Amino acid sequence: MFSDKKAFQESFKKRLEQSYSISFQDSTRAQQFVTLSNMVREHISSEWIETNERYRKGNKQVYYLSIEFLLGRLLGQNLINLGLYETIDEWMKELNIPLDELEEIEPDAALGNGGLGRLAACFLDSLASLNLPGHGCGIRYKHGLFEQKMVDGFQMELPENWLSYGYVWEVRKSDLSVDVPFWGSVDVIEREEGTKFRHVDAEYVRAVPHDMPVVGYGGETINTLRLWSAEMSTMTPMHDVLKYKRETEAISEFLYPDDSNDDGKILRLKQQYFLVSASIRSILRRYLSNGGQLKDLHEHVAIHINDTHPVLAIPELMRLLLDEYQLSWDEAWFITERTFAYTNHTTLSEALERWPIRIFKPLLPRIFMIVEEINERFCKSLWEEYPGDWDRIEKMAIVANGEVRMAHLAIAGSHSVNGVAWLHTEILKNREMNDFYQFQPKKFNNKTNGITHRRWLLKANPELTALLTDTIGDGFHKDAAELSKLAPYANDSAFLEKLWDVKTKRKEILAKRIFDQNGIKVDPSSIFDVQVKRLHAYKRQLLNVLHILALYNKIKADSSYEIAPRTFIFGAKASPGYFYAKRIIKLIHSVADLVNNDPATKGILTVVFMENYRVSLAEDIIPAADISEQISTASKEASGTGNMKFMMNGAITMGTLDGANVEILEQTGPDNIFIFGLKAEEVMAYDKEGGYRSMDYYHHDPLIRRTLDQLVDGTLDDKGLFGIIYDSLLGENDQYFVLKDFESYRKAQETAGRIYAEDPESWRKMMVHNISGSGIFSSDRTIKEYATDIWNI
Ligand code: GPW
Repeated sequence: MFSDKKAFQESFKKRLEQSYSISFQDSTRAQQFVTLSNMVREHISSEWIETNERYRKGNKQVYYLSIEFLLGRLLGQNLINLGLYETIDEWMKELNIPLDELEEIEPDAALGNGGLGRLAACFLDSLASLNLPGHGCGIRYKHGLFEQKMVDGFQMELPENWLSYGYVWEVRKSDLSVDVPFWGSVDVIEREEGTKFRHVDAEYVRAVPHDMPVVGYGGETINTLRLWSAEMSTMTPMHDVLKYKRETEAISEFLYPDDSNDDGKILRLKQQYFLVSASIRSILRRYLSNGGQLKDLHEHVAIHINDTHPVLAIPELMRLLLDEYQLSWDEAWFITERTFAYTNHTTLSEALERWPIRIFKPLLPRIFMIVEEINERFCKSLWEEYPGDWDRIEKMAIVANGEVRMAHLAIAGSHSVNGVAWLHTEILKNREMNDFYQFQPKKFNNKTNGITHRRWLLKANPELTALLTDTIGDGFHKDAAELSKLAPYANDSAFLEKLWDVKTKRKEILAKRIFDQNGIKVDPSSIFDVQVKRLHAYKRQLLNVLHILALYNKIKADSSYEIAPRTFIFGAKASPGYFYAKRIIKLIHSVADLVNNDPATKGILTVVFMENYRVSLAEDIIPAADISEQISTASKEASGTGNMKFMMNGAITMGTLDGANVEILEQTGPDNIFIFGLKAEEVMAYDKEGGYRSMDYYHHDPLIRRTLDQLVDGTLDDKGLFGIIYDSLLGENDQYFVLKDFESYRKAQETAGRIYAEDPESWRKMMVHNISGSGIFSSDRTIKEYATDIWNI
């Protein structure tokens, strides 16, 4: 049907009319979207079956367990991966239906907060595109990440509702449901063969799988993302049915909106166990029904845990092997440790999960017993290595001080522990997890993050893709490493001209969207300086906004101060309970009001905050950026992945030597990036030994002083809204070194502005070197490394 235009168009019209009992002429864009998407889903069904048949024949399967998958929209991406986008675009046009308008109808699947969830989505795309047998396991949250609505510069959160019109990409599989036990107690039964454990009086929650196809590039492989939804089970006798229904369904009701923050709520622990219990049992069921033997599970199945959120998969597999399949502890542990691998995504202590025993034990009594046993045996092996070294053993224990330390459990139960960028892994090995590294150095390895170039270049930026294809051929569509072929074109002035035209075109598109959404006219010839990511103190949106305020002050003080016109673009959601982050958002708006409306800076400085930042908005913002703000306090950002998306789209990084910025610098060379600020070593030395006094910078730098004073002197508001920010910088000694890095940042920004305005040729060359050096940051490269080094597939 997708090979014959007439047949396709006829079938499209007929299906539309039959599903909605409406004439084709009267159908809405939403109805057209659903009809086309259903046709695409049916089109891939035979390949999906095919893929599963192929996998049944015994090759090793990988399961990627993640509490978040930030997928975004799928119609356009699926068409691209099937090689059908241009064809369908044309055929729909003949029916007077613009494909891009249909794409706009699709809600983002926002089952994730930020980098961690988006990484999982990029990995799924790469696994399928490399024809690797890798599947996602996650939760089908009824409401994904909240919608952000700005009211007078304050963030309001509205519930998100991606399922409200029915979701076209999922297939519900009720017959594959699994019942997950909570609460109750453990019966210990002494038998001749040994002690048996039985979880009794449990309350069950039914996990119902919803499968989504993951379409690989080229269309040969369709992998599966299995999302579990929580429903009432028929195994629980109903006393108070309404209460039971409410508590059960709550498990998959909401995605927790905290990013890089450990929120120890009992519902969150329920979500975690719900995900892993359902996933592990469905993995085992499939393995055994294909004739697999438990004793060599680890040779046929690899299970990856995305941060510690799914770490209970480790005791859950132990429980199944021990209690349901009667393996001995040693046999079970041998298999488990070889099956699991763990990725760490942060060293921030506030993000390291720890569960109080008082919560953990009653909710998951049998799992807790197993965790205690793992802990005892782990501590014993430490004792053998470090006899008498109680301090060390206490520090490394899995259960201690009334808490379960999830990262320690993950390390003990996995054969591989990896960080997400070179610098991050070094910090793990040499500092945060040094004890574990000394004990088991071979477990530790680095896997620098990546992004799928199919979404972040081919899909998001068709204009650049077309130019690159004309210039270096289409090899990079499949193999992003071929982007390096672009390097020689840095000296081709005709190419530089065309590259500039593409960037300008994308800036015009974004300018229109900004006008439509914010009512602000921005000049596409100004520098588009962009910071889009979750709002967090360590990411230092504050440094950016203080710099804008300082520029404003400079211009006000000296009307002859020359500066290239700039448009500062922000997008960021703050966790609803993160008061400080929300206040920074308000500050950005207040500075925008001041700067955008003062005749002295009008047309020179423009500040835009784009509401409700999400994957589909990123696809419009990133291709339009000139400067990519990656300005976290060095050592705090594990990797960053936005940095890679901007680079691939020809933006120049303004960044600290943090996370993957270090490796971006390696690719571009020092002349094609703006690096500033403290190094990770320096920050860590201050963190440990002290010696930084933010007040000194306030006293000795008049620009800083003037700018900080404006936070509290009524320039920006008369209600004292920003006192909390002023205090964080001066009263609390500026934990994130904003003032320390300020002058260095200001200078780097000045250099960037000067090159852009005075030496456009150099700027364009820098763009080329960024694009041509970005191939290594395709998640295809990352996934190949996981496949060879960790999963052994
Ligand atoms: F705290 N990351 C994230 F490590 O987006 F769990 N959410 C999170 O909850 C955590 C990490 C966690 C991010 C990192 O901050 C970012 O640096 C990294 O690029 C990304 O995960 C993917 O590895």
